[in-house]
Amino acid sequence: MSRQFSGIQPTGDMHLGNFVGAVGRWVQDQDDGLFCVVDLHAMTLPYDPAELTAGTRRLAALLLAAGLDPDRCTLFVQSHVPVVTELTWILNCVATVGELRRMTQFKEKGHGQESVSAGLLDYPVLMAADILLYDSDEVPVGEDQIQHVELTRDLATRFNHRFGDTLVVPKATVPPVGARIKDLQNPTAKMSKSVDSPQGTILVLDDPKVITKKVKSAVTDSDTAVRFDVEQKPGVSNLLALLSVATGRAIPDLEAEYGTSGYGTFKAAVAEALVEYLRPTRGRYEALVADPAELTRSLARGATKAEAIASATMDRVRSATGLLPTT
Ligand code: ATP
Ligand code: LTN
Repeated sequence: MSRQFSGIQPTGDMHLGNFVGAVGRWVQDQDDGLFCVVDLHAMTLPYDPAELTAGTRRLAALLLAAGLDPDRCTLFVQSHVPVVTELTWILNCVATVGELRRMTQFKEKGHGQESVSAGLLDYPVLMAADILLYDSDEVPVGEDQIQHVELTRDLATRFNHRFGDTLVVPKATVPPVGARIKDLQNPTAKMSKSVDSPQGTILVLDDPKVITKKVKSAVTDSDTAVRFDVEQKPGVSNLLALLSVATGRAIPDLEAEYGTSGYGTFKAAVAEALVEYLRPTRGRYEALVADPAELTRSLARGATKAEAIASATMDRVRSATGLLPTT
């Protein structure tokens, strides 16, 4: 049985890109998977401590509202299993500074900053430690994270070569449609939590009226055909991908239906489908945040389950790398 592991940062609010590229698929295929709110990753850029605490709880509640079921999978907070930082250190001694500096996300997030934290450079090693600590086979992510999963594979292979077969070499899985949802106002850039584009970003908890307004004002082009062509028609193609995911219908089928309908009719259909797609999550969220004690219990239970897997991996890693046993 193949084990899935994935993570999401408690920075900003969950948007449609996160939902389509990652979280929605986690829910569909959640049995025996591990899903993690990666609070330690959220410390790599300047942040407010109170907001990190509140954001971690909000995101965990939202993941439960989206349909992750603690009886079927393990939902936990990254820092609740602290040995992940020990494995990060050990992997730091396997990774090279050169390969970390080449990571696209490091270059993008560090670009234009006067100084960047060592944590930002080390971000992918912490992510590798997450994945490898839990003997993960598959890592469901959006396209932007493929490079980090490739690095994880390289580190695991290098580790196994140096210290003997110890770590499971994982692979990334990306969705066939929707691996990179674009900003509605800037359809060549990915929809993102850290870019300030409120009109271009649909939040999972946005009110239906707000969703409709954002879709209707999405940037398209001066043509009229509803056709999937990412190069020539990035805005329309993004909306087609969203409609496909929200309705479960194939893109050619949607092109046949909306090809000549005009952008107004097409956008109305996209807005309606997205409202329906997100409605159940929105509905469940309020009840979940209203019961903080239950959320705390769910996360504690998740941490206990995750800890059991982590400690077995760490025993193997410590022994393979020559660390002296404590007993
Ligand atoms: P930031 O833009 O600040 O880096 P983010 O929006 O990418 O944040 P993350 O917590 O880093 O959010 O990502 C959680 C998951 O969502 C990852 O698997 C990532 O690949 C996926 N994801 C993020 N943005 C998109 C997008 N626009 N389209 C598809 N998947 C996405
Ligand atoms: N870097 C990821 C979040 C993340 C992750 C992981 C994803 C941290 N650890 C392990 C998959 C597996 C991102 O989405 N930005």
